[in-house]
Amino acid sequence: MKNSKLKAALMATVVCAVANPALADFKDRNFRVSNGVAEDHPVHNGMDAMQACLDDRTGGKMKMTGFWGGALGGDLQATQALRSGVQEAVVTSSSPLVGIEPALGVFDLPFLFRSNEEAYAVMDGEFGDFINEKLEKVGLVNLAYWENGFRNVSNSKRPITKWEDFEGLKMRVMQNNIFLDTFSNFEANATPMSFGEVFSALETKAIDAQENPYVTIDTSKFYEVQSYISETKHSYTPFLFLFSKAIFDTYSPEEQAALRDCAAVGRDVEREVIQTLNQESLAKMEEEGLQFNVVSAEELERMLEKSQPVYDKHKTEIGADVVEMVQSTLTEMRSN
Ligand code: TF8
Repeated sequence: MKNSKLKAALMATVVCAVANPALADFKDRNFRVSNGVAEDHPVHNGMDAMQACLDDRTGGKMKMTGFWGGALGGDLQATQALRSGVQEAVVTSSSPLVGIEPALGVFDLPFLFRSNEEAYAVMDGEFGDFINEKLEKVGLVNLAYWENGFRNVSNSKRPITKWEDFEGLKMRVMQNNIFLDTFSNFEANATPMSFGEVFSALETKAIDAQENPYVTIDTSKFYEVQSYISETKHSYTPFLFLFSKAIFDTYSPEEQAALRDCAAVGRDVEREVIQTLNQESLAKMEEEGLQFNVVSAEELERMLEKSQPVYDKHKTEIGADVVEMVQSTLTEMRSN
C-alpha cells in the first residue's frame, strides 16, 4: 500500500517533468553565435526562430547573441575557438573545416547533389548522423545542418558558359583542396583565401572571380565589384550549426535537447527563406547590371565528367567508406 502510493507519487513527478520540464533543468545562459555572413542573411531569420523556440522551452532562460560578418573571426578560426572551449557556437560552411575532419570533404565533391531535396534527405538522415559522430570526436557538436546552398560563379572578366571559360581566371576558392583542384582542373588560376578577404580582393582586382550561393553573393555585396554571374550549381555547401563539445557537455540533458530541437526549427525556417530569396537576389544583381548566364544541362554533365579525377584524387583522404556511403544513399534515392 505504502509502496504503491510512493510509486504513484513518483509517477506523477515523472509525468510532470516530461510534460513541463522543471525550470531547474535550465540555467540562465547567453551564448555567442559566430557568423561569417552579413546580418541580413537568412541565417538571421533562422536564429530568430531558434530563439523563439528556446524561449518557449526554457522559460526565457537560454539566450543567444549573433555576431555577424566574421566579427568573432572567420569560419575556421571561430571553429577552433569552439574546440578549445573558449567560444560556444558558430554557423560555418563545412568546407574550410576539412583540415579538422577530412570526411567533411564529401560535401565539396563537384556536382554531388542534384537538388536541395536530395541534399536535405542526405544531411537530415543517417548519413548526416554518421558525419556528426565524426565531428563529436574532434570536439564539435553539430546541432543541425543549415544551408549555405548551391554555389554559382561570379567574375569581372567574361561570361562563363562552359568549363573552358575558366581558363586563366584568377579565382578565389575556399581554403579547401577539393575546390582548389576542381577549378585548377578547369584551368583557372585558383587561390585559396578566407571569406573575409574576398570583397577587397575582388575590388582591387587581385582576383577576377569567386563562387558562392546567390544569397551570400548578394548579402556580402560581391555583386558591386563583379560583372558576370553564371548558374553552375557546381556544389552544395551546408552550414553546420556547431556547438563547442567542451561547453555542451556541461549543459543538462534538457538543455542539450532544447538546443538540438530548436536548431532544427531554425534550420527549417532558414532553408525556406533562402529558397524564397534566391531568385530575388539574382534579380536584384541583374538589375544592378550583372550579366546572367545559364549553363546548359549538357555542359554541366560535361563539367561533371571532366571533374572525375577530382573524385579519384580525394576519395582516400575523405574516406572511401564515406564517399561510397553517400553515393549509395544517392543511388538508392534516385532509383525510387
Ligand atoms: C565561403 C563560404 C561563406 C560562408 C560564410 C561567410 O565562400 O561559402 O559563404 O562560410 O561563413 O567562404
